[in-house]
Amino acid sequence: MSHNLFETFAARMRERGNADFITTREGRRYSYADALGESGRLAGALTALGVQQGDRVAVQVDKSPEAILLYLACLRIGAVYLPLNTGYTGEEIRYFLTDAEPALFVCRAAVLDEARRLAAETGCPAVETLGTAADGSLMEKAAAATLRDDIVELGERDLAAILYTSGTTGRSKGAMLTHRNLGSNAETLVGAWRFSAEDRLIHALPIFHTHGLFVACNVTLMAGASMRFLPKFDADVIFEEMAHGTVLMGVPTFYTRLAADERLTPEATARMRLFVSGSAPLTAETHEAFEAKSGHAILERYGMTETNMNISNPYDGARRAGTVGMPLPGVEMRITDRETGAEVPEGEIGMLQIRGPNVFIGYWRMPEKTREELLEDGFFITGDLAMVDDQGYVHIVGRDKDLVISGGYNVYPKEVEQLIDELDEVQESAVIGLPHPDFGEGVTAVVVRQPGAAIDEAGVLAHLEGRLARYKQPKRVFFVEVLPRNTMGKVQKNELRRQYDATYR
Ligand code: MLC
Ligand code: AMP
Repeated sequence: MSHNLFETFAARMRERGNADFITTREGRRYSYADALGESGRLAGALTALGVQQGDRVAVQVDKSPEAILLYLACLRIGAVYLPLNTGYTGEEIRYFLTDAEPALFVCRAAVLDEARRLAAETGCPAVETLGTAADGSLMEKAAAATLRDDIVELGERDLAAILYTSGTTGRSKGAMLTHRNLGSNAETLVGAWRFSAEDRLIHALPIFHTHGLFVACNVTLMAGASMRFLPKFDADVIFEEMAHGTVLMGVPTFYTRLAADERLTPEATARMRLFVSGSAPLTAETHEAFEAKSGHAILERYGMTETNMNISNPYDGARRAGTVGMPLPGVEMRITDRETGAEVPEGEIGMLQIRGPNVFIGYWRMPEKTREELLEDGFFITGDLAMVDDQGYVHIVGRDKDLVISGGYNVYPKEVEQLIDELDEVQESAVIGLPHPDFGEGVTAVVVRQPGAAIDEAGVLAHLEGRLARYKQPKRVFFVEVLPRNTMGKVQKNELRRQYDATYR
C-alpha cells in the first residue's frame, strides 16, 4: 500500500469534481478537478526541471492558490516541499539553501537576481519564479509541460515536507514530516472538528507554517471543503467574509483584534460554526470577550511544527478559556519531572511530551539534536511546561525553552542576541519577550555597551535591518550597565522580564 498522501487527496478531487477548492476575492477559482489537473501539470514541470523523488523544493513566495498547487505537485511526485517565511532575508535564505540542498528554489520575481546569486553560491541547480496572479516562470513551464497524472508510490517514512524551526542554539532545524504524519493528523482533525464538504474556511494565515499550510489546507482537502484565500489578516475583510464562511483559523492576535472590534456581534458571526485558535496562548480575557460579543466559544488547540496538532478543546463540550483541551485521538501525552524524568501527578507542572503518528521523524541532518528531543520510546520533548487539571484539560503554563512567540511567529532569542553581539560597541545582550497587547509577546533587547561606546537604540536596530526578518527584530532596545545573573553566571531573563514588564502595556 502506498503512503502517498496525495492518493487520499486525489480521491477527494475526483469525488468533488467541479466543486470549489480555492477561491479568491479577485474572482479567481480552482475547483477540485482543476487542482487535480494543475498539480499534474506542475508535477510535469518539476520533472522537466530535474526534480526527482526525495529532492527538496524550496519555496519562498507570496500567498497564492498556485503555491498550494505546487505543494500538491511535490506530494504527487514524492518531492519534499520546503516552504520559507516571506519575511526571511537573503542571509537567512542562504542558510536554508545550504542546509537543505534543494534541487529547485521557487522565489518571487522581485528577488530573482538575489535568488539566482544565492542559488549559485549554494549549489542549487534551478531557480524559478511564482507570482500571485498565476504568473511567473514556473507557471509558464507548467503550461508547456507534459502532464504527469501518476502518483508516486511511497513508504511509511517518506518525507512530504521539511519545515525549519529556529533552534535554541541559534541554528534553525529542519523538521522532517512524513506523508503519514500529515495524513494522520488531517484525518484526526477532520473528525475532531467535524469538517465536511459543506465547510468554507476563511484562510487568512500565511502558508509557510504548520497552521496555515497543514492544519488549514490538509484538513480542507481531506474533507473536500473549500477555502477562501485572503492574502493576510485584515479585520475589514474578515467581517465581510464571515457572511459566507463557516470556519476561521487564526493565531491569538486575530482574535484579540476581532474581539476589540465593535462589529463583532452574534449577527456578524451567525453563519460561522467554528473559530479555531492556536500557535500561541490565547488569553482567557480574549476568549471571554470574544464569546461575550459573538456568542461563539473559540476552540483553542495546541500544536507544533514537529508534531502537527496534539491537544484540542472539544467540539462538543466545554471549550475552556486558558486551556488547550485534551489529547486528540491517537495522540499520547505525558508530563514529566525535568530532573527525574518520572511522570508527575495530576495537577502538577512538568515537561510536556507527545507521541503519536503525527510526530515527525527527526531533524534534517542533525542526528544528535534528534536524539536529544525525540526519545527512544517515541515521545517528543516539546519544551513546553504543562499541567492537567482535575477535569482532564491541559494547561500550557509556560516554556522550558528560551523562545518568544510574537503574533504566532517563533523568535529564538539566541539568533537575535548573536547578531547584536557582533557589534563592536556591544559587550553583550539579552533578548526577551514582554507582554504585548497585539502580538502577545513583543521581542525586546537589553544591551550592555562596551566601555565608552555610545551606540543607541537606532544603531542596534540598523544593524539588524536586512539581516533578520522584521518580525524577529526587537520592538524596543534598552541599555543597562550589567545584565542580572544568577550564581551560575546565567542571565536571569525572568528578572529582566519583571523589570521591563510595562513596556508595551
Ligand atoms: C507583523 N509584524 C510583526 C508581526 N507581524 N511583528 C512582530 N510579530 C509579528 N507576528 C510587524 C510588521 O512588519 C510591521 O512592522 C508591524 O508589525 C505592523 O504590522 P501589521 O500590519 O500590524 O501586521 P499584520 O500584517 O497585521 O500581521 C500580524 C499577524 C501576522 C499576527 C496577522 O503576523 C500573522 O498572520 N501571523 C501568523 C503567524 C503564523 O501563521 N503562525 C503559525 C506558526 S505554526 P513595520 O515596522 O514593518 O511596519 C505553529 C504551530 C501551531 O506555531 O501550533 O500552529
Ligand atoms: P512552532 O515551533 O512554530 O510550531 O511553535 C510551537 C510552539 O507554539 C509550541 O511549542 C508552543 O510553545 C506554542 N503553542 C502552540 N499552540 C499553543 C497554544 N494553544 N497555547 C500555548 N502555546 C502554544
